[in-house]
Amino acid sequence: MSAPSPVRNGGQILVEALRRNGVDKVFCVPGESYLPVLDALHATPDIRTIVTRHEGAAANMAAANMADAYGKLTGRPGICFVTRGPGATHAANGVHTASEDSTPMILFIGQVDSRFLGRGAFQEVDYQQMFGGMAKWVAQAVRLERLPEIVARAFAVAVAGRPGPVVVALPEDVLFGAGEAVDLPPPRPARAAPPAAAMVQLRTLLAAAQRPLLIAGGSGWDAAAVAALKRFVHANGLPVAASFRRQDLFDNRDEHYVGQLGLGVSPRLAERVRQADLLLVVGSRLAEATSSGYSLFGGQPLIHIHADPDELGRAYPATLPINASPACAAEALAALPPVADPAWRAWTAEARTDYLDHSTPPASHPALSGVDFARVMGHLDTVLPDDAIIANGAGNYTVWVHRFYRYRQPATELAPTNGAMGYGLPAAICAKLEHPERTVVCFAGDGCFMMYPQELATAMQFGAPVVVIVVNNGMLGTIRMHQEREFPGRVAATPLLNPDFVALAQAFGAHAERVERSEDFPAAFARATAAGVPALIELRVDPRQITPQARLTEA
Ligand SMILES: Cc1ncc(C[n+]2csc(CCOP(=O)(O)OP(=O)(O)O)c2C)c(N)n1
Ligand SMILES: [Mg+2]
Repeated sequence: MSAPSPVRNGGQILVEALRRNGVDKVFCVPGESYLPVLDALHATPDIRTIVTRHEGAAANMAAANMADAYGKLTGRPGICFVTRGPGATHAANGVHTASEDSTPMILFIGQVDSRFLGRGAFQEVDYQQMFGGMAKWVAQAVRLERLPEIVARAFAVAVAGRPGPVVVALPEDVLFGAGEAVDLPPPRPARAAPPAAAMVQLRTLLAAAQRPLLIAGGSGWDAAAVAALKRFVHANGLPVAASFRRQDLFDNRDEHYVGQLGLGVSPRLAERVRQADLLLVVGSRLAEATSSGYSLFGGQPLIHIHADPDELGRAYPATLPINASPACAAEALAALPPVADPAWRAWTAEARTDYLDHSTPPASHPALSGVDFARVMGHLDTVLPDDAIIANGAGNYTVWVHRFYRYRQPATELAPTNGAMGYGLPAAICAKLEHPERTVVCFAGDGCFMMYPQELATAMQFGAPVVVIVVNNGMLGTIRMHQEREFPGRVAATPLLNPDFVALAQAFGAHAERVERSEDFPAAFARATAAGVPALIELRVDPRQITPQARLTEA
């Protein structure tokens, strides 16, 4: 018999459940719908409550994005609390990011009193309907004594198979109500291991290949899995590509790394994927961005290893589908006897040379005016420590980041695979809170930054001295690029009249500088990292330089 449970309110039961699941931070925008949770957090110093800004529009998205980045950095679900209705609708952005990124997160939403459900109560939303297509599970905790069980299941579902977001609605009367509930231990995640027979087949297919290519991607990797993958790759001399925005899964300086498949893929790497006679995909989903719009795969024999059996065969039928978590798969791969004298040594070396060519900033292509962003990236690639964390959102500026920065360690790339503008700053703040000793750099376009600029206040308030690099081309460059292709010369809704970014950042108390010439960047960056407070560097770039290699004829 366990000891009788004390009488507690719903908020206390819930926060104790979070504590028992190892939660040390929650990200929130408060609402009166979940006051007992805020009060229980007040009494729980083990959990840090990070309050973000702008409840009306972006801050709840930011809170969810932060929780999402947290999940990416630690492999544990990020926890986000928002209020009902307007709070929940704003948080949907982060749920979507976590869904496409396969990142574990739990969004808790204060819900109307359960006795009012269905009556069109103030800020009432049916979260099952709203999040049903995005979240792995949507629950409504209508009984106080079931809170520990629902929280345990939320943690289990968020990390199971293909990780992702879970949404839990918390009716106000359940949080305010008092009663007994039995606390539960944290659930133990189960990991699918590859069948031994499948690994034998994999080894046979590999030994027969002439031009194999390994593609690493997806979530659920830990440092041990990344290390095991590296052993396998080294033992067999395989070329390794990363799927879209998973470049940190394999040290980009390693002789076996050959580049990323995603937006801005190198044409030579894309061609190599088509020429490969065996694709070994580990952990990745082969979604639209990684497959260049479902054009890269299909003809080649495919070994597809994924933690979720539903992902196997979803986009492409696999020659050999294997249901296994990245951790178990990498271990099993590392344990295989290496292929002796593989036929693909030259193929790997050529792919590596292609990658080095593509990722080295061109010397003979100076900026038309303003800062040469390629040179800036080249500098950062040289000076940033191996464990620096790079965050970004969406926009053409990310093509330079992903192309010219060589990621070296797992969990150093925070980049939304759903292309969510604005993700970079919240993700960077989250990273800095998690790793205060590490350098955290956020890249944002002028459009992207303006999604959540108010989060500089969060960075100030909670002591997160990130460096934000705003790449200012005065427009929504990505959309302009597509306009020039589809409707040439008809510039619609893409020019931006921007604020003074330096003055804006200074108003928050941040260190801020504007850089207009490439040669001024190194000193400005050194000052920004030494500032001890959040810092912003605005780069003035030529709007005609729409990608690293393409130029518009007029701005
Ligand atoms: C939240 C959100 N809204 C809109 C879009 C569509 N979109 C993708 S990139 C982009 C422009 C980004 O502009 P900017 O940040 O200035 O970067 P640039 O392309 O100019 O380098 C837009 C509007 C998006 N991906 N996400
Ligand atoms: Mg722009």
